[in-house]
Amino acid sequence: MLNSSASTIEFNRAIVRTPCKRIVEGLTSATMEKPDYNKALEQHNEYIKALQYCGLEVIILPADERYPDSTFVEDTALLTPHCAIFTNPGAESREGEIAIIRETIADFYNTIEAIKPPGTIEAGDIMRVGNNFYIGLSERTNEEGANQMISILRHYGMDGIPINMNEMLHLKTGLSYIENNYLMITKEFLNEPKFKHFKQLEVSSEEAYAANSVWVNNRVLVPQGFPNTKALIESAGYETIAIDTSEFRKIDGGLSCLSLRF
Ligand code: CIR
Repeated sequence: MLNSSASTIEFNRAIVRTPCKRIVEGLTSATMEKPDYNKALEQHNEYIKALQYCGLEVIILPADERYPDSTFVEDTALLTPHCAIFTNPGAESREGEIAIIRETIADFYNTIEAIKPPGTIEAGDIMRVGNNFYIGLSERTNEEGANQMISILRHYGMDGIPINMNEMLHLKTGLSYIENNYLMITKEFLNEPKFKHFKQLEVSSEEAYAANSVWVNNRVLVPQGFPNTKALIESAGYETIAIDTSEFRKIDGGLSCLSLRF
């Protein structure tokens, strides 16, 4: 195991939202089989248990049938050690998800900022590395949104770095920072000079979905069914916890999207 003192972040809590029945109508980039609602609930429960096993208090918000994608709470806010920043989702059907998480975040943060139109940003496009936040310019996150985010971060002594991208839904669809300078990385980003200084753990194209893994207090949650990526993470010295996310994957969701960790 790695020495936990080498890590800069430690999470105490996570916010999650129970999937709603309309998860079957969640946005998806491909025509795939629809998620099975009951199976999604079971998988969500396992995810909660894994976060608890990693020492987190998990705040479980109720399902909200108005928003099919509302279980993907990660996209609604960026939670930093200095402030919380509400995003402004680029997907129209997801805009209302900010209002339904506002109070919960206000319970934990006194300092709250927000991205305003015409800026759009979804926090699945934001990867934290200490006080620096890499921001993917995706179909959901525009330059105006990224610039607003960077100004806010700078105001609180942090910084943001924009990253061009074309192939993925969100930046963290194809990248995960798992602390101790380890970056899980997929093909699209291999030649990105801004990532050269990391110890890169290259995730193969066959297992690209598993590039969205989540470091939680020196353990790493990894989607079930990607043995090479799991072994790669373990070779970096981490204990892994495999979680079945098959139903979320059908609507482009991964492990990180399912929680806000802080
Ligand atoms: C969407 O397209 O917005 C959802 N179906 C999936 C969101 C996944 N979120 C994430 O990667 N952070």
